[in-house]
Amino acid sequence: MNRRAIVAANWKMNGNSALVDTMVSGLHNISLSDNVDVVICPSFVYLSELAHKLKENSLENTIALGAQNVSDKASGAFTGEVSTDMLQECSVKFVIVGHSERRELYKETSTQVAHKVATVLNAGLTPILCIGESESERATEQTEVVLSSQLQPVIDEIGIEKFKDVVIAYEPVWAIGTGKTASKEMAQETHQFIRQFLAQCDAEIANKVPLLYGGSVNASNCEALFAQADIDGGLIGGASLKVDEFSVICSAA
Ligand code: G2H
Repeated sequence: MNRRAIVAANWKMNGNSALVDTMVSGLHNISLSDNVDVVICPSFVYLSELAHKLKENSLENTIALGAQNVSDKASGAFTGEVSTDMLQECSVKFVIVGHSERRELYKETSTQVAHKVATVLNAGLTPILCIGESESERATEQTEVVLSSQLQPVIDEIGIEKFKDVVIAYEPVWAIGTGKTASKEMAQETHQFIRQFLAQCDAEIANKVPLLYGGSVNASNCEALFAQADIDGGLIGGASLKVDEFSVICSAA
């Protein structure tokens, strides 16, 4: 099965206008395989600026824009929230949903995450649905139970057919920003579990869903991870803030 590969940069609450400039000029001559999509997800504040600079440098068809979060409401009195309409006005195509930092620090539940996935899809955008287990859950062999409990509410909310338009990022929480990466074997085994879990509902759809690995991906480990049968790219945090390293990761996909 030839799935498209995706490398998505998650800047988290990092970066500024200078990084927008550095990234756009640094990625100007990036060499990418034909089947690779590159996505950059800066803070909301820099979306318009990045969209403008990508266009100015004729990169708007090479690099897509993503957001790190979205509201599941359309509009109204929701101070501090951002809607899918607003993201579309900024040329956003992808939205990260349910990142472990949102689940842990802002108490987003899997039910809320499922509503957000539905909202993003209804707007014609592509959700990057993040799932992953904590260190203690891995240690107590709860990984598959946890991943199932994060996926099932989304399947219940949108139905398996709509997963053809969903990207899943598996990010073991213990590997996020810690420098500890899952071994390529462990990552592959877990990605295979995720695909098999979806295949219980629909094997054809399961085969089409891009599964990204996230958690301390860097220029040294990306090639081995991306070579795994069920790993279709990565969601990159810290290493996506360094243009040279991010270029290497994009070229490895
Ligand atoms: C995991 C990842 C990006 P990092 O959160 O989503 O961050 O690569 O810094 O571990």
